[in-house]
Amino acid sequence: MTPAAHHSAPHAGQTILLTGFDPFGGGSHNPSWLIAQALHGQRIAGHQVVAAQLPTVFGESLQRLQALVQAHQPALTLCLGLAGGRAALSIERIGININDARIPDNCGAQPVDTPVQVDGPAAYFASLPIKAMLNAVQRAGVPCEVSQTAGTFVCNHVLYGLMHLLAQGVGPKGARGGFAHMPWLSGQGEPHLPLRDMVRGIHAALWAAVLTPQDIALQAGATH
Ligand code: PCA
Repeated sequence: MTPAAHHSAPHAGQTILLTGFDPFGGGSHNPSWLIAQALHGQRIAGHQVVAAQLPTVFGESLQRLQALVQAHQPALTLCLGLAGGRAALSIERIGININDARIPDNCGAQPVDTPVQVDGPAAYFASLPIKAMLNAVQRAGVPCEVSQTAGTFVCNHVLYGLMHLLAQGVGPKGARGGFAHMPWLSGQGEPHLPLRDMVRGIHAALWAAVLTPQDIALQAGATH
């Protein structure tokens, strides 16, 4: 077997995979996908951003994500989603092993209390440096917070599934992953943020993620 058989991607370990979702729940746009598209092709500390869209569908979203991780061998994967009602970019700390959908996904599925991964651990922490990313986004002048829950819909499903893939060794050695939720765009509801601010914030977050191998200590907890 040639070494190339192990790493089919031309730039293994030098890619940042940045995903966004299609619109869901009756929305016409999903800012997460607009942000990912805006950053496609950017070079960040020797890495190249590859943007890809995931369907807001249980199961299929993770099959697509697995194919992307296998094809691109990203050093770092950041998945983005929309969380209407939140006022700031929120960097997720944890994905939990549960699907509990309040609304149907884009294929009409509405699982209640099923595991993302049968026999998987209860939860995974994101392995990106969430505090360094928080700090970088705030310094770029964009509202940002650490979130202690990604919910129980497709975004949590994807965060948990991503961390499970990485734990199974899909992707290059040392690959890190995480998730961030975005507020509405203007016109979608309140509170909202302009698209350019969200793009600037995620750009800053990616720089911090690449340049910070060990997360910094910074208070960003929640009392409730
Ligand atoms: N937000 C949903 C799924 C897709 C998206 O952008 C969520 O927060 O689960």
